[in-house]
Amino acid sequence: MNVVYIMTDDHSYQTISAYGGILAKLAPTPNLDRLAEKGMLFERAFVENSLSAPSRACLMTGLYSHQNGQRQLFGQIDTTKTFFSEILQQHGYQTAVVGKWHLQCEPKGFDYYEVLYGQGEYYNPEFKNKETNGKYVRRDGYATRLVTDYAIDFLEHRKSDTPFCLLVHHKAPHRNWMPEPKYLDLYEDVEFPYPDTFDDDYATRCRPAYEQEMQIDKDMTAVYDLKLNKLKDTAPYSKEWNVKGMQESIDRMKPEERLLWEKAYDRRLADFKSLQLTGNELKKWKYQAYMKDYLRCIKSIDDEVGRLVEYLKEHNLMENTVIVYTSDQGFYMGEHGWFDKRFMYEESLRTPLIIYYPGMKKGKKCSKLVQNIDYAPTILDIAGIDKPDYMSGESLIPLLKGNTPKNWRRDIYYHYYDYPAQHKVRRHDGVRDERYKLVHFYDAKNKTYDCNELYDLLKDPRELNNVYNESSYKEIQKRLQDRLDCYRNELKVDEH
Ligand code: SGN
Ligand code: CA
Repeated sequence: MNVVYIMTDDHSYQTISAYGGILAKLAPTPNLDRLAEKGMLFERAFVENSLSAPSRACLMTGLYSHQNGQRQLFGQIDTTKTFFSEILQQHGYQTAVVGKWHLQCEPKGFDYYEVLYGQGEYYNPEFKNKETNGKYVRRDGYATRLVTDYAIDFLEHRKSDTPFCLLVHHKAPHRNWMPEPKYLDLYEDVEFPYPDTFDDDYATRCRPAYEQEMQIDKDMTAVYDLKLNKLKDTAPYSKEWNVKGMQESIDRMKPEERLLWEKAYDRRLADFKSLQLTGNELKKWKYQAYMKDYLRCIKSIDDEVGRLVEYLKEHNLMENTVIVYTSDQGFYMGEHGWFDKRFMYEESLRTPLIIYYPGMKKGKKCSKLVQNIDYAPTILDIAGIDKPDYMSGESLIPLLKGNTPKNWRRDIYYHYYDYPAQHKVRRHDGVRDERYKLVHFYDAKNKTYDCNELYDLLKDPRELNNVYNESSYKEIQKRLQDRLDCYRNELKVDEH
């Protein structure tokens, strides 16, 4: 059995039409939906630490962040840990990774790689491979297409007598959401609906929800995020923190790409200038601009997933290839007034997960609790390899085959460490079961931030009503606190 594991960067389940929701009809994803029709759609797939490098470290090792060393965006994965790719190689698999790698080590356990520099660029990005001697080389094209090209290139040149595992890690739709030239006008006349919690006032919440810096109205920048590039020399916009970054992204475009880009965003600039909006109307305008660019990036992702699956079909690989589609974490599409991720609230804790397994019953949905530490054991299981004892995750194969093990986990553990850092989301850990969620915000150095939140997701799926210390939840709170303490003890968590 082969594996094609596709992972995008920051793709929210809210923007995959197979998951339904308020955007499904306006911005459909037909190729991802077709994959879900053939396979299994996981409705409760979570990450352990909602950030790129930590999530990738969970994938490679099957371990929680404090076990694999990659707790924050920067910092170093513990390279003495075995990557599942190394185990596959030892068992005769051909292994490959293309696209965003984002770990501070060489891709370990791969026969072939073609990886982006850092977070990667959307236009004409730099990649390195085994032949470039550690140097990154600029390539012509748009990231989402190039990553798919390299995936297909690996498939074309692989040995046909041994199985393969191919990781396809897209850069899109990561900030700052730069669409492909052909989609710069897509959705131009659509007004996207607003999520119910768009104007959340964070009442009942601990301080971190008030103090983050990921608000569409306050933290989205005009030049870098909204692409009103021609404001870059005008006060107050010239003081925005990433004016230079945007200019560099534009400077790397080819003349014809730049022309199309400027045409599209000149139109947006004219609109912005003529409307002179303020307050809530301006916040809504920013949301529309954000959604258009993000969903344009998704359109390219959907096309390119379609192209890769088509290749597998044409080459008779659908009978012996498992296809996974997921993201490194979820993302806020205006819920709570936010973009970005990091918090343990649903939109960033949850990640899309679709798995096609040859011969399985079509179009099934799974509501069991699964987590990104499960991918390494799952892929090893597909290859017929037993899970090594040290791995914390569990294989999802029994769920795919419709036989849920009796002792399947009833809750998951989450831990976010990246503070102080961009977006100012405080450190927190917590536990979530099928109905309730307990979150504990803390300060690693002093105790000024100790604060808890408890949500009843059945009664309050949007997490607006923190019921921590409410008398009617006393028993539940105790049960969740016990579970959280149990995770911390068993997993030897060293800060919380
Ligand atoms: C960049 C982004 C942030 C984002 C982090 C982490 N800023 O620093 O908005 O939260 O990546 O994202 S940017 O101006 O450089 O775009 S992650 O997906 O890699 O974890
Ligand atoms: Ca990410």
